[in-house]
Amino acid sequence: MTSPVATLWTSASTSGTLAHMAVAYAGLPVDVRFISLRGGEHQTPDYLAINPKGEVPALQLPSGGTVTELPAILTWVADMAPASGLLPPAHPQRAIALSWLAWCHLQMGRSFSVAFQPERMVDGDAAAAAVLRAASIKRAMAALEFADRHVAPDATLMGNGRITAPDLFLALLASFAGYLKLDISGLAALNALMAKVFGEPAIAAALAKEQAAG
Ligand SMILES: N[C@@H](CCC(=O)N[C@@H](CS)C(=O)NCC(=O)O)C(=O)O
Repeated sequence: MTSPVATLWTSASTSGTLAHMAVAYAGLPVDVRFISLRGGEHQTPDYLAINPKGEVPALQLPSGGTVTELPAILTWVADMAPASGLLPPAHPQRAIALSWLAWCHLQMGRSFSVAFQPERMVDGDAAAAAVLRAASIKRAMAALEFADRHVAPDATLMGNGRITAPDLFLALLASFAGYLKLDISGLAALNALMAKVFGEPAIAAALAKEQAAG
């Protein structure tokens, strides 16, 4: 690799996968380092010095500083690789693409993440966690149905003939459906978007690396 423009700290098959997909699709020379959440590596002093939030993904810049939060990381990737088309260069298209990124991020935090780990929200109360999990799964499905209705005929959210960062985010959220046992087989437009995103050779290669790492 030519000298890396950043180090991406992530963990295989997590929301960090989205950052990995984006740097791979953009063809950016980023050093991708996997840490184990299960092994508690996100809580070590060394990692907390990089990202005090104790979360992945985190993008450590050689000039100093760390970028966290997926919409910010995706914006950085898009701006570092404008030819990738990951974000439209001009408004209003750019603002609309950013709206989709913000929406996907909100859905991830309030529905998908809660569905995966409801007990964290209710201090381990098993009965409350079961109720919360069921409600979050319903909201996750409603979000995917909403997105399905907004996929353009070219199987992208922006409909500009290019894959953009919101497509990567939505494809990742949709890929969580399997883990949550959601049946999305009837969401044809969403499935077409997933096929388009996951059919990209650079993205398929990044996912294969995640499998090997994880
Ligand atoms: N707000 C963060 C959230 C990322 C996130 O939820 N990361 C999870 C993995 S999917 C994490 O690092 N969790 C740490 C933990 O489980 O303690 C972002 O958008 O990047």
